[in-house]
Amino acid sequence: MKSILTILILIIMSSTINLNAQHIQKELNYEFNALEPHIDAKTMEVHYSKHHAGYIAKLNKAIEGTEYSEYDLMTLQKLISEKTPAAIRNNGGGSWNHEFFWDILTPTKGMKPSKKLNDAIIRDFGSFDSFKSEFKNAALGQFGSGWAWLIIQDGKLKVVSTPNQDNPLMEFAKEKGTPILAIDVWEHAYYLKYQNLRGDYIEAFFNVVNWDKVSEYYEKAIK
Ligand code: MN3
Repeated sequence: MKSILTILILIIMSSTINLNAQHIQKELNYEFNALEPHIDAKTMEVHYSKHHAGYIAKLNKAIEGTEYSEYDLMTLQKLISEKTPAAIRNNGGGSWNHEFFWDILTPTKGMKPSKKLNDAIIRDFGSFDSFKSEFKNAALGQFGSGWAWLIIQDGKLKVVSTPNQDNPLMEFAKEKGTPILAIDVWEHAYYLKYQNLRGDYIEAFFNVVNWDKVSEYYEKAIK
């Protein structure tokens, strides 16, 4: 009886460990071609099934047998410090950043920020247009590869950018906060369609933002 119990406990423990050790890429909520013409199908396909899938596979390999294997992706971001091995920092960031990015995009046209979010945008930026131009400047101004973000910092909205696959959740981020909107400005996110015209890609991105989702993130973050 005792040995059966021990075996049972071991099975339960090992299944928990296995569950936590491997991150799985979530399915997209839309087809690769759904964001056309703003983001083209080929870019979406390569971005999702090669780049993002690659970050997840490499992350799973990098965390195997380490203390970092016990956490979900969001928790992992907050545990990444400057001492974290580069493979975990880069692929951990890449895994979460893209999961977040897919989620704030949508083929549904005509979405707008919720009243609460819109009020906060006007409070913190003056107008939606000033927010948009600040966000665009941050995305254009990120030298080389990286991301621009709209975050909540001390209850206020702020536009920031991060290099490589870093994000504002990481311990060492210059500007820390909870992301509610992001744009990937790595060339792999736009080069096939836009080549050197990053500004055109950023402008097009605003046609496929899932404002329902962003508003939901906002309201969750300020609670
Ligand atoms: Mn990317």
